[in-house]
Amino acid sequence: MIDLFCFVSPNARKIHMALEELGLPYAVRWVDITRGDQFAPHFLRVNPNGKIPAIVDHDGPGGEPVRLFESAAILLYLAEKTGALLPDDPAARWEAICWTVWQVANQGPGLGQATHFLQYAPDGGHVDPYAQDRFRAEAQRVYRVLDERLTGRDYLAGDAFSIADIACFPWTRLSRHHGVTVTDYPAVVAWSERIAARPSAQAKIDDHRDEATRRFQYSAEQRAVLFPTAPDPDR
Ligand SMILES: N[C@@H](CCC(=O)N[C@@H](CS)C(=O)NCC(=O)O)C(=O)O
Repeated sequence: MIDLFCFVSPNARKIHMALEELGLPYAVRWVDITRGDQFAPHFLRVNPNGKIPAIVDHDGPGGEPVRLFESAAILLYLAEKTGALLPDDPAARWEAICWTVWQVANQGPGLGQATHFLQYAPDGGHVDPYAQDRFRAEAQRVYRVLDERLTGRDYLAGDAFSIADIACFPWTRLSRHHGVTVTDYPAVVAWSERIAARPSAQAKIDDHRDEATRRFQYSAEQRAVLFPTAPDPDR
């Protein structure tokens, strides 16, 4: 049995999709990141970085429990555990690993910051336009890189669906928050629709968010948890 520590988020969706694809038994452990559950001592023992997703596999290496955090590490672990979702051919396998790492090093942070500065700007948008322009440009760059890779191919690596596709897919379903016109990236749209049709992408986890949180309308308390700020030491 695998415990999946998650909230509704593109990073958690990757692991949920992989578990569904692989048919591994799992239990959802809800971590409300808008209320600070990610900082609870019992969760920090699973992920010292205080972010979801994370897992505990009670049947880890040698039959012992193992905890894992960082979505790319978890995807690689699940692929290795099952011998699935990574190509057998070494060149294609490393291509899949490159795109999985690209996702956590480029697409995730870039689109996360674009969402932050374009969508969650405090007080209805009083945020430095430089930051907004900077991350809109970065969002457009990562969509372009993905589009160029997917032009003329069905999947990111080799000729089959892999953890690279799982890693990159969920963020492309949130393009309305990224300051991009997604139709400018037709190969991304076609690929994203193809993956969205898979049962693993349609599987739902119980959503415990209240209505306002679902609409990203966070209270002052939720914003303080999610978007902490530090005073400038030079001021
Ligand atoms: N690089 C991490 C990113 C994880 C991450 O940023 N998770 C967000 C939700 S999508 C989170 O837990 N945020 C809560 C917080 O920052 O306090 C991964 O790929 O797993």
